[in-house]
Amino acid sequence: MSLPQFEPEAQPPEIIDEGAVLLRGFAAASELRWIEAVQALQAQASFRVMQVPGGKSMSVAITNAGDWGWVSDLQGYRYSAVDPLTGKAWPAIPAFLHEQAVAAAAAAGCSDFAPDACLINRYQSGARMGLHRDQDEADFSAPIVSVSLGLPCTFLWGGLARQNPIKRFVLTHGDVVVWGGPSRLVFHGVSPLKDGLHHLLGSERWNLTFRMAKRRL
Ligand code: MD3
Ligand code: FE
Repeated sequence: MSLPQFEPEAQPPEIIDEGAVLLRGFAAASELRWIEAVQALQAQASFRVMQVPGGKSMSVAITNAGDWGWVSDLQGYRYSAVDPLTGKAWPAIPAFLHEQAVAAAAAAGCSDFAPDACLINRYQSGARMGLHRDQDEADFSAPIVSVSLGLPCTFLWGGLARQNPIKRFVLTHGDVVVWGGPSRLVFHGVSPLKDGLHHLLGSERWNLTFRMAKRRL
């Protein structure tokens, strides 16, 4: 008798909240393509820690791909066509990653998703993201597609007001979430990354978010 070989296959979609669809393991089948793509991107535009308007530094290191990249400095947050470290355009979003993000959005019911920005966050031990909402994009009717790789994290999911109660759930390697509809402007964050060892990313967690920064649905 032979047991089926384990394959990290995608699970049926789970609804987190209105407009937020979790595709567990969606990116797991092609994990090496995702990781190799991020490694190639960061060779062109390295991960860096950015300052925020208050003068503090983020604990997460970031880089970008696409026509627009999310940047922060003492002046504020915005999308920039050039990498402030080099003055050059950001690298293009690799075709496979773009296709996968569009396919994830379609699986969640959004058919015209056309991301022009991909923000890549790198978490090392203790790195976190405080409660915030993503509101620097042109069209909030377009979803954001997030892809988690490496160590798991505790994700914080609030409401449309900062004071609303917060739910916690775990995002693990290969999970893809489409955040659209009424969830698009929900406050969210990430708890400090715990020490651990992932078989591909070691002590790190990477998160990619595909966005329509300037383009409209
Ligand atoms: C819900 N990143 O980059 S991904 C971000 O894990 C960000 O690095 C987190 O929040 C991370 O802005 C969370 C999940 C996520 C991303 C964007 C969202 C959830 C979202 C936008 C709107 C609503
Ligand atoms: Fe966010």
